[in-house]
Amino acid sequence: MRRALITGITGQDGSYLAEFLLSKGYKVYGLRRRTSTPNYENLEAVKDDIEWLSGDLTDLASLIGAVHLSEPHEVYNLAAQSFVETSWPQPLLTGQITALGVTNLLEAVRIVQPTARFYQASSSEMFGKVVETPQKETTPFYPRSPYGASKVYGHWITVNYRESFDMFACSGILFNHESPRRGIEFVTRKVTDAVARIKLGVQDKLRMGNLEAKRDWGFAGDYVKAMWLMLQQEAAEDYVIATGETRTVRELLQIAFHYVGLNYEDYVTIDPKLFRPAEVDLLLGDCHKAKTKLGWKPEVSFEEMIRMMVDSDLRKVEWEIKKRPRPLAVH
Ligand code: NDP
Ligand code: GDR
Repeated sequence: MRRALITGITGQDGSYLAEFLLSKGYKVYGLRRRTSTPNYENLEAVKDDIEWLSGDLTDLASLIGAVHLSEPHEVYNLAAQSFVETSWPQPLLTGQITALGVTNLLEAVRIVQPTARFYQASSSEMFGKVVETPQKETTPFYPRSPYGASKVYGHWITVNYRESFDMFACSGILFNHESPRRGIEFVTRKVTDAVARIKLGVQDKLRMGNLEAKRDWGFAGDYVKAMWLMLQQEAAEDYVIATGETRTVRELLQIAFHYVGLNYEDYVTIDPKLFRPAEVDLLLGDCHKAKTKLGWKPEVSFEEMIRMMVDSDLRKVEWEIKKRPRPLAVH
């Protein structure tokens, strides 16, 4: 039975990857940091099938322990401080987790289980300021945030361990990917959640930042399959994973509000505080290499994905409204 160790398993991608690997017959080990309240929300369906390990990407001892206990054939490093906006007020923590955390995990693998295949969650945020479009594996990096800079470090240290120690270590340079499990602070989910609340009468306005930023948005369920495919190849290489289409945040608003019969212009206000100190204006990926070498392609369209997210948020908000306690009777 093949064994996989996943960091960041409680997040969006970790949960889809865990389900995918379980469906392929893997024994899945999930590294989870200690929290005061449980956060298995994304893993409700499979949490009892996962072998849980306690650890933190900033704690090398815990990672050595996790690799030792799981003896993995494959290691997927998905853990990160992954919210770009938070990386400005918390640049050091972001660097410790998202940059140096990668070295910690690579070291644990190198020391304990050097034959394990290693996947690093690299990001299109590494491209940052537009140097060329579409962006591909050879496009130079120009990160625009402490998060982007940390991911560039994580990317190159993965390349370095591959070249220095002959480890099977590779990076997927994934463009934005979303789903009903997306964290609520990211723009797609913030919008679909607000659309549901406005439609159901429990919210009346939505404050937004830069509506002209362009992103290449895909579906997370499709993207985790590419991670697995990368580790099944003969040689470790890096791959761009994207849809090859780009949209503005404004188009996202139009599509999501229109789906429930509303016009976004009646509800959206612009809040200058939500603009970033430095913006990534345009992301558009070229995944030709993944298509030809991995046989991978995106399956779910942007419109389908937004509809899926709005439907899911409508169900969640309806449920919240139903279970809201009735106000106490005043005597
Ligand atoms: P999420 O924010 O949903 O999940 C992040 C995960 O990392 C959570 O499980 C979180 O645990 C865990 N984590 C955070 N800090 C630590 C730590 N110090 N030690 C151990 N675990 C930690 O991210 P996504 O699923 O969206 O993304 C997965 C990876 O892919 C991330 O590395 C992200 O940067 C990268 N990426 C994502 C893209 C996207 O569009 N989604 C695109 C390109 C790259 P907890 O639940 O306890 O907070
Ligand atoms: P991003 O995702 O920074 O691309 O990083 P996010 O959804 O946060 O922002 C996308 C774009 O939308 C603009 N925007 C807003 N963003 C948020 N969050 N909230 C708003 O109100 C808002 N208004 C406009 C932003 O300025 C930005 O241009 C995601 C993360 O998953 C990273 O971990 C991952 O590496 C990259 O995608 C690829």
